[in-house]
Amino acid sequence: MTYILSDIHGEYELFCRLMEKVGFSDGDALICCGDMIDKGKQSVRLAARLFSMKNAVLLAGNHEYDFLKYYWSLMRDARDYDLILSRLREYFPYDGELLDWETVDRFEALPYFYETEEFICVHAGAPLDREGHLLPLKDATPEQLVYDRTFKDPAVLPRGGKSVFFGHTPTFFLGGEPRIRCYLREGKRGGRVSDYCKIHLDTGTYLSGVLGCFRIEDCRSFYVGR
Ligand SMILES: [Mn+2]
Repeated sequence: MTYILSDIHGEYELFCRLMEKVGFSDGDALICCGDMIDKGKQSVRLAARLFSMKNAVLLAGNHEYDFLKYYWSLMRDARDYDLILSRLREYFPYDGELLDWETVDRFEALPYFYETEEFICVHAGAPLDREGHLLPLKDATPEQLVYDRTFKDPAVLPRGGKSVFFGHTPTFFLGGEPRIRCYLREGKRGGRVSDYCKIHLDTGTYLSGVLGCFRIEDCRSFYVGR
């Protein structure tokens, strides 16, 4: 089975409980649409766990991108690499001491989108043309993909093409509960991913205490709460 989620934001315990709840095993796959770090208290521990998982596709969100921009700024006039690592550790006020160079390299290697025959995964939003058709993600800049603020709007419904999974903005900011929001295409019933034009994954875990994930094969959502 393939599970997809977003915006865990250092909530390591909730993530572990969610994986337990769905009975996640080595035969399953995980996709995380960015923002694994910041806000919560176990950013580095969570990142290390995600980086160690088999069959995990991890994307950069704006929080990983902001960390990388800080890292790149330190590297511009790098002389003392031990000092750089200690500055990077200070970036994570709660568990920065766990950060090592291997983890930094893994952050730097994160892709900004993931695409299959059926769907697209991105942190904040996929680029659309004026008629709402999806544009090729490879032509978008990282900034577009991690900072987009319009794709979340309920009125933005990508036409045709693939389904888009994204996070970045808590769904309850759009009204209602901290639940995954699935936007059905006209005339579809919702039994398969292609029935949806977009699936908004961010349950605002840090604020709501609820973390959710979506199972691709049967379009079921699962949640754990604090
Ligand atoms: Mn974000």
